[in-house]
Amino acid sequence: MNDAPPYVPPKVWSWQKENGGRFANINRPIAGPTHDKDLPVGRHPLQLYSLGTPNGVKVTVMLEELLALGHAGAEYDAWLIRINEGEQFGSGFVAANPNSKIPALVDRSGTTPIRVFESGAILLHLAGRFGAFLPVEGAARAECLSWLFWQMGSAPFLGGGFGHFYAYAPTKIEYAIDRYAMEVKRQLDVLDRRLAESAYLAGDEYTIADMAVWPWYGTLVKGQLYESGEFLQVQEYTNVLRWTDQVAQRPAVKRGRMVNRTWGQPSSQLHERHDAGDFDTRTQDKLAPAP
Ligand SMILES: N[C@@H](CCC(=O)N[C@@H](CS)C(=O)NCC(=O)O)C(=O)O
Repeated sequence: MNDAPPYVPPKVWSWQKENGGRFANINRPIAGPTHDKDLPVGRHPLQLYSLGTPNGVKVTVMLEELLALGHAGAEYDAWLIRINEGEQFGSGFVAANPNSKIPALVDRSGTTPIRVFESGAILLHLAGRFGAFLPVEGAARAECLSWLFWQMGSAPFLGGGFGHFYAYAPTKIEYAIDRYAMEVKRQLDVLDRRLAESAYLAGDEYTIADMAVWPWYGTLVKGQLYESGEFLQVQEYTNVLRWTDQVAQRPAVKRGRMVNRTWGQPSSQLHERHDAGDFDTRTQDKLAPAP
């Protein structure tokens, strides 16, 4: 029985650090850097600063797909940004992404470095630069862009809404969990109906739309996000499951999901990627433990 009086918002909101739940140590109501720290720069044209969360995986999958197609200009260094330790608030990272969230890309292929932030913008930047995974015109292009932006607009309800209140909030609030469970099931049904019509989201071809949606909704439908598989009855979405398994078979996807990953099986974690050979030699199971 909870006898706490109902919450009445005060006239003016104030920052109560201890009320922030699981991410209280990194959440702040202000932007900008908290400390001076330059970003490292490697030898490749593309410098990625990221972590192997669904938003990070979108980009490492795209880079591995481009390399698999033979685009040597897509060689990249992937540097680890530990968001739980506040590394997204270092001055160098904030210069690359004023929004202080992974992923951030600095494209050093030309004479002046170009910063790109927001995973959808990074996918579009790379697709444009290499002329790949984005249909060039017509209905297929419109469909690809529509599903890409669908993901950018929808996933915050899945992660920041459902995931936050179902898995992370310090108290379980029925109203909030109900609201976001309903929305996430609706989103899964949207995807399921689309994937009943076509092999991939934009049509017959695998595109950046699939790369954006798969890390979030593929993980969700396999019951691997927020331990919510049974709660959401994810097995009902058979077309999403078919597509999820198909995408997971791609060698570039298998590599991309390992990059900047700091949890799970040691053999699945490649904390930093600076060379194609790193997948064979530098996963956590192969590195000697620190002395
Ligand atoms: N819309 C952004 C979302 C990026 C995002 O939310 N990144 C999270 C990790 S998945 C992050 O860096 N959080 C750190 C923080 O909020 O301080 C994108 O797609 O790039």
